Amino acid sequence: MSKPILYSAWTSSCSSRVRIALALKKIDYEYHTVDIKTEEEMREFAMTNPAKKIPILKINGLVLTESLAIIEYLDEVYPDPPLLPKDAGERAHARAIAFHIASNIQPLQNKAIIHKLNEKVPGYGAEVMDQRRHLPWLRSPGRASEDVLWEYCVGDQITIADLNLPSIVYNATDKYNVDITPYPLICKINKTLSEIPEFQASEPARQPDAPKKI
Ligand SMILES: N[C@@H](CCC(=O)N[C@@H](CS)C(=O)NCC(=O)O)C(=O)O
Repeated sequence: MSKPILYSAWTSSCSSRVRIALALKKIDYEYHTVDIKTEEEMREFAMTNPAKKIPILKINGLVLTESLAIIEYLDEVYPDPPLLPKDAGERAHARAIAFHIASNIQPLQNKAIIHKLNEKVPGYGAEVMDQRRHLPWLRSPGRASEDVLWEYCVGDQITIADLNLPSIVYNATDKYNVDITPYPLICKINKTLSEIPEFQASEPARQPDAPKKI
């Protein structure tokens, strides 16, 4: 069976979730940078994923899309280490944090969407990027994320929830200049994760397509 191929980009938060899962599960893969410059490349890319989004993982003869679906596939086929808690309640909780970040926070930080909305409603993009509007997105609807995160996001085991946290903190702080100090628990867990080699290897600056430091 050929090596899995991950279609990724160094800045892509959705791809970084999958990079962490592959690293934790010690799956060797080829990194394929998606850099659409020509019509032909765009057509080829659209054939691989009609949604024209990354990540895409080619593995075991399959073409997988949607970061959380990819992570769950990897967890089923390569169960060690598990990324979902054994307890059904904790499992629902880990998924809730992951879904919240992937469905409610990341889409609103997606530059392509911001630019599109900006074309229709002038000034919308700037308004969305305003940090006052980003801060509530670091919280869960109804319940503050701060209340529900423990040692890791859920209990004392790395779960699918943790795979989603670093990139959203990176987006908030590095891309949108959000001050996250009012969220000490998120800061603490993010620091814990940043010291784990598999999380470090998946950081944007360490990807092969990241700009080289001079
Ligand atoms: N829900 C999808 C979102 C994928 C997504 O938005 N990917 C971004 C990069 S993080 C992308 O491909 N953006 C290009 C675009 O929107 O044109 C997932 O979790 O995989």
